[in-house]
Amino acid sequence: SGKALRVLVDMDGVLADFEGGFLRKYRSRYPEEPFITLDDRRGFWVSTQYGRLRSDLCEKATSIWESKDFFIELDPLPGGVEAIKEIAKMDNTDVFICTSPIKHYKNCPYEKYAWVEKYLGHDFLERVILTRDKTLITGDILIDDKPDIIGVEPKPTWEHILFTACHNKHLSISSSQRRLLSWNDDWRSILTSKRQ
Ligand code: BVP
Repeated sequence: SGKALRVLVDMDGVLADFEGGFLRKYRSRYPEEPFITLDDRRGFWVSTQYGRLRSDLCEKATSIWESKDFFIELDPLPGGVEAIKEIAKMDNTDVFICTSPIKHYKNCPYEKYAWVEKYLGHDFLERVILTRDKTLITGDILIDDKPDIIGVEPKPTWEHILFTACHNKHLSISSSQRRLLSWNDDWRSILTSKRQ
């Protein structure tokens, strides 16, 4: 009962395997260069950690996700497509994919729409929000693997649910923040807890 629950779901690292896709293509393109295993990933920005490994590796890393077909060829993360389809079918619930495109815009925005159409269907394109500032988007929850989601709005309407990823799994969470460990975790209870 009451107003529909509005659920915002991030794409990279939540629905699509950005980290796995990056590492596979980086190793294939730069087989002689050092790399960071997913187990050793720390910090949201892949480019920053590669730049610390060796300064020229920052731009080599960046070249991977700026390449054509990087975003469309990302594999779905386990259970994500099934879960968001189920959320979309729930009564009194509105779900949106809320994702930040890279500023190298030649391929990324197109391929994000193409990925959604491929895995979720044409009608789901209605549910895509591309924004570089998620604090402007109103919702009840935002499921996102980025630990710090900031923008011009100091008091976003949503509760950020931190989706566990290789780069954030070691972070300690403030007592008020909640995690979703994976799509096998109890996302239904999180939704239920936000309903009036
Ligand atoms: O489009 C994605 C990948 C890109 O930033 C966007 C994050 O979007 P959200 O998951 O927050 O919606 N991206 C870019 C870099 C470096 C750029 Br230089 C990076 O290291 N990691 C990353 O995800």
